[in-house]
Amino acid sequence: MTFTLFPDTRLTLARDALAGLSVGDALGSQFFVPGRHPDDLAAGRLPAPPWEWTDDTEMACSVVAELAAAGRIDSDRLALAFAQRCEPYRGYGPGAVTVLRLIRTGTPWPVAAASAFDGQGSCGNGAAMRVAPLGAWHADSTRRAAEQARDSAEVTHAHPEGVAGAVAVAVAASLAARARLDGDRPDPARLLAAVAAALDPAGEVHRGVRRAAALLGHPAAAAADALGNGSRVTAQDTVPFTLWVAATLLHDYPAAIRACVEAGGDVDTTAAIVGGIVAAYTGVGVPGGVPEGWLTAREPLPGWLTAA
Ligand code: F2R
Ligand code: MG
Repeated sequence: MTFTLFPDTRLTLARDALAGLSVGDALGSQFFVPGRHPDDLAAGRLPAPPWEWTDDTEMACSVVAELAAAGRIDSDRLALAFAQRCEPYRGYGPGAVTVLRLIRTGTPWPVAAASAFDGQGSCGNGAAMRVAPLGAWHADSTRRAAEQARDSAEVTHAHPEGVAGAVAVAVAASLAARARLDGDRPDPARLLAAVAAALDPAGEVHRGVRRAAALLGHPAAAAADALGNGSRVTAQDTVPFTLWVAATLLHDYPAAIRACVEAGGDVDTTAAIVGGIVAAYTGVGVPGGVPEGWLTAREPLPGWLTAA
């Protein structure tokens, strides 16, 4: 069934996904601080604010700014926005730092992205970590979410697995936002099957999503052991587990973020991906949604985004 999605609704969905992404990123990154333990979160002992966000949020803000300004992703504009706004101390991956420096100094993005990792292109999880708000914006079309996710990914990630990670997350966020509009929570297996259907069946991310579906109902620790927790910082090692968490805990933002923290690995990024998808469904400041207190503890989003 097709329906009209008004620009204000798209923006609300994308902003809620960004709130969930940025809080997940900022809270997740607190668990790299020595002395911090996941049990603290489970016991309700939160780190002292402010929780500073990282590259995940900085790049996601550029994605949302482009959508708000133009209604779509234009790859040339997005590449320039990523490059110009990059604050390297935010914890960017090494490949991303190099690609963005090349773009900033005049190399066309297709050349810069293709040069990463000895010409293989990056399969890092960076294209997936920033894309959930784009998926939420396209709550009316998983096909459009997948197309635009590809456009947003390719400017930095030329490797097919890096792009597939972004497509998978965007399709999941699109389905989550659609489910919110419909008031009908999707069955976890159906959600993962729909994501897998959007991916190249020969790819590793596709294989991981199918394995995630087979692990539904198992403990989170077993899912992380089998699927990876992002410790390799690649899309293949990150996206399948995040989709397992999002599908399993789509109704409960705090529990979904706790599952990422307890799994360890690349926690800021697993929590950013999961937080973006889950908040597209739950919203903010409602039962099961992004807690207001967590949003307040997160460092404010960049001034250039809030001004726009
Ligand atoms: N940099 C990090 N996390 C490490 C530090 C964690 C923590 N703060 C700590 O103190 O311990 N996080 C940020 O990087 C990830 C996003 O990365 P992106 O944008 O994809 O960058 P890059 O460098 O292109 O890829 C990341 C790594 O993936 C591996 N990789 C990529 N392509 C590869 C290829 N073709 N062959 C082999 N390996 C490849 C490399 O290890 C890259 O370094 C997010 O987690 C973000 O938060
Ligand atoms: Mg980060």
